Order: sequence, then structure tokens, then C-alpha cells
Amino acid sequence: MFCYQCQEALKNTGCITNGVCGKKSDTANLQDLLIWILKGIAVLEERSGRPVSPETGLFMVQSLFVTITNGNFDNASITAQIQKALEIKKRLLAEAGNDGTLPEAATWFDSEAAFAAKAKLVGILTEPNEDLRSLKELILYGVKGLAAYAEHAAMLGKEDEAIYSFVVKAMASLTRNLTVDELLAITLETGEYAVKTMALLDTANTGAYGKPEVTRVNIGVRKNPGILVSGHDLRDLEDLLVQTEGTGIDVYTHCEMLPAHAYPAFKKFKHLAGNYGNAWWQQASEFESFNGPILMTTNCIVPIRPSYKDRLYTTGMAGYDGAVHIEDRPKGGRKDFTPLIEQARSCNPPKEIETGTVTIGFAHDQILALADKVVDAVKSGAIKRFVVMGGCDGRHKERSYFTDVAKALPQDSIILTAGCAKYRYNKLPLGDIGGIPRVLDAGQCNDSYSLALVALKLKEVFGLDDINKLPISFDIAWYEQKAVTVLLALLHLGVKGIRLGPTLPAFLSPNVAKVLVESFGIKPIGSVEADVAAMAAGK
Ligand code: FSO
Ligand code: SF4
Repeated sequence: MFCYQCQEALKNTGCITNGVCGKKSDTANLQDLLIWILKGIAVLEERSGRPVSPETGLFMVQSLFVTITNGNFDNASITAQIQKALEIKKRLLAEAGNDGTLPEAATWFDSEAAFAAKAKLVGILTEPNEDLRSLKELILYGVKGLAAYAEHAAMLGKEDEAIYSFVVKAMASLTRNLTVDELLAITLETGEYAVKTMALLDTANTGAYGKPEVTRVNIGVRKNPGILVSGHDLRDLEDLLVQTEGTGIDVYTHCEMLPAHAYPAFKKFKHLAGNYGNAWWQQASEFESFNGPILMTTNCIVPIRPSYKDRLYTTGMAGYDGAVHIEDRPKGGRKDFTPLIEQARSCNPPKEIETGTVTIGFAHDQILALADKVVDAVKSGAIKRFVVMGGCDGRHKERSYFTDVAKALPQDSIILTAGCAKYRYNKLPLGDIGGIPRVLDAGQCNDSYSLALVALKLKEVFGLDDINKLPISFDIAWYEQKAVTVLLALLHLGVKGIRLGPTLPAFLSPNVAKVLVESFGIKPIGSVEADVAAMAAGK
């Protein structure tokens, strides 16, 4: 195996025997094979000349989602996805015909017994040129992230053929001998479609569940047994809340599911009891003390401890060998969460690990409702700077940087956040500025879209011609491919000078990193003191 798609890549170079995330080499190889076949499907789909069908589009994004960091560790489900991919490819190839110019990714077929051997020949390192490999992987990871968001939107009935077509175009392009400039152009286009996909998911979420409202969420526990829901899929939470209503079982959110509490449709469920725990990487001890069943709707899963192995369930694109997988919902129906509900009845209530509340729900409508107040505060000098500190959390010790920056930022600065990165500072007593909390949490990582809308609105209100003239600094924490998508979205929107940490991606070759530095001013995080001083000075 060779994998360097996330921030925890071994020695910031790449995982080669086992993933730091817990991914085994056979799983990594199967994921590589799936990606390679998807590239072949994309080439054939392009040849068809017709719009990408919702079936193929959804299959592409779901398959990409399967390969995201920490999402699916289950060889059987990845193998099943490869089988489906080969069936789709067979149909497309029969239609297109093989004129001898197709890449092998489009024409290769074999039985399951041959998957492991073939997988070893089609991984990341098959592109020998380090810069082309770097750009191709940057595009692939951006596409993986937006695929995850497109999948969530599809589960809520919102799909966009233009996004599926872009996924096909981008994946097909990865089979071609393109130049650095051509790949850079697709990289930037990935950012454009990242914005479109986050906008689509925003519409899907708010259309289904209403506009997020400012909400205080309990982080303690009640006395009933509970079910804990983690990951990003709001539709799964909905199905579970409906099925647990009136059962005496409470439902708690974990990590990226916290923002669900801000949606009016979920507030109606009185047994949605609170948020339990912190960012994904702390799940092992938190899942242990939760005592009840846990539902992982997406990444990030960490290798499961025996103490809760029989309580952990996956669904959707998530998977873990040995964990029960809740099957997809039938058309027009709901997923069946009976196994979790039955198990919860005999479980102890969660053990309390924290008490108090966190305040959430500052998505674009809520922040824009505060716009007059915010603008006045900026004009009066009460707010001197906004610092966008969204993204992902992770287990590296260096990530204490983000807590320390939050603490060290001057009292006249506001932190805008989204994604699980917030757990580094969302429980700190940072106070408010004239009633505006100093940490405004827009929601999940995909709700970084909200932060972009707010920036664009402020640019308009202040009559500026460039987003970079706003008093906003970007200090982004990244971990996996959705953060790559968010980063490319920000670049597409013209944001310059983003600080990125805790390390720059291993998949950026020195030359590609240089281009990003020179064209967009991307820089690695530095020391807390230096960065806080630089941001306060507008740098
Ligand atoms: Fe975090 Fe994991 Fe949301 Fe990611 S839980 S790390 S960027 O999956 O998607 O923020
Ligand atoms: Fe390593 Fe990250 Fe790949 Fe896991 S996803 S194998 S930790 S680079």
C-alpha cells in the first residue's frame, strides 16, 4: 500500500504498511482498485456523450466516499462496490465499444480472486512524475470530499447533474497525460464545484430541516439509556429520531452531528438529549463510557475497541469489519434501526463526562441576521478581526496550537468556525463582544460554505472589491479530504494567505506547494505568538 491522503500520513510522507488511521494494506489496495475502476467508468461515461445519469452519478460519489479517510475499513463492502463498478463498466463498454484507445482502467475485467494482485499495480505511485502525481491526487482528494457532500445532499433528494458531470470529467482527466497547467486548471475547477456542492447540501439541509437557529446544547447526560449518533448524515439522524420517539431511549449526537441540534425540525424531538463527547479521535474512550449503541453514519471511525465492538453500528458508506451494518433505506422508506433500539433497552445510561452547554447555530442566516450589529461593531472598532478557524481536528499534539491561538487572540477578535476543528476551543470561556459570542459556530465542515457567504456579504456591505481586504484571517486545520475540498473552495472564492496546519499535506510535492504559496499565499502555521501577532496586523 501507499497512502498519503490525510494529515496523519506516516512521517508526513505516506503510510506504507498499515495506515496510521488503522487502515490495513489490503483495504488500502482495494480502495485504490475501486478508484482506478471509477476512472475507467468516467472515461466511458464521457464517451457516451449524454448527461450523466443520476444512477451513475450517485454510484460515483458513493464509491469515492467509501475511500475517504476513516470511513470504511470493511473489505467485503469495498469488494462489493468494486463488483458493482465492474458491472457498470461492462454495460458502458458494451455501449461505447473498444476502439483500442481506451485506458486499461476502462477495459480491465477479472474475478474477485484477481482483485488483490491487480490492486497492487494501480495505486498512487503508478504516476512516476512527482508533480503530476501531486496534482492528480490533489484533484482526487478534492473530488472525494465534494463527493461526500453530494452524497449527503442526494440522501435528502437533492442532486445536480452538473456536479455529477464534473466528477466524471475530473476522474476521466486523471487517466490522461495532462500538463501541470492543465491539472492546475482542473484543481481550481474542483474548488468551483466544491462551492456548488456545499451550496447544494446547504439547500438540502435547510430545505429538509429548516434554517439553523442559535441553540444551547446540553453536553451532560440524562438518566435514560441512549443511542449515540456520529458522522455527518442528517437523514440518518432523522430516521433514528423518528424510530426512537416514545421508546424511553434518548439520542445523543457526537462530533460532527452536534450541529443537528440547531435545526428546527430536530428540536421537536424531546429525546434528542444533547451532545456527548468531543472530536472524532477521542471516540474510543467516549464510546466506551457512553454505554449504549453507537451509530457511525460516515467517517471518522477509529479502530474499534473490544469494549464497545458489539455496540458499534455503521450505515451508509461507512463500514467496519465485524460491526453490524444497517442497510440502506428502501425507496421512500426509512432505514431500520431496530437492532440499535433493541440493544439500547438493556444498556446502562451514558456515564457523564462533562456538564454544561455549548452554543451553536451560527449558520449564514443567523450571522447575517446579526449583520447590522456586526457591521456597527466593526465600524466602532469593537471587532477588529475575524479569524476563520474551521476544518478538522486530529490527534497530533501540535493541534494544541489551535486552542492556544483561540486563547491568545485579542479580545476584539471573533472566531468563525465549522467542522470538528471547533472542539479545540468551543468549550473555552472566550466571552462575547457586545452580545456577539467570540466563537461563532456555523456547523459541520460543509457549513464552511456559510462562513464564505458571510465573508462575501461583509465584502458587499463594506463596499470592497476584494475579499482579502476584509479584516478576516484564515487559520485552517485540516485532516482528511473534505478539508481539501473546503480549502479548494476558499481558493476558488479568491481567499489568499490561508494558514494551514498542523502540517502541509504530504501529497503536495515541493513544486506544487511552491505554486500554492506563490499564487495563493498559502502558508504553514507558525508559532502561536507569531501567528496571532501577524493576524492581528492583518497578515
Ligand atoms: Fe471532522 Fe472527520 Fe467533518 Fe472530516 S469528523 S474530520 S473534514 O470527517 O468531515 O470535520
Ligand atoms: Fe495513512 Fe491517512 Fe491514508 Fe490512513 S488515510 S493510510 S492515516 S495517509
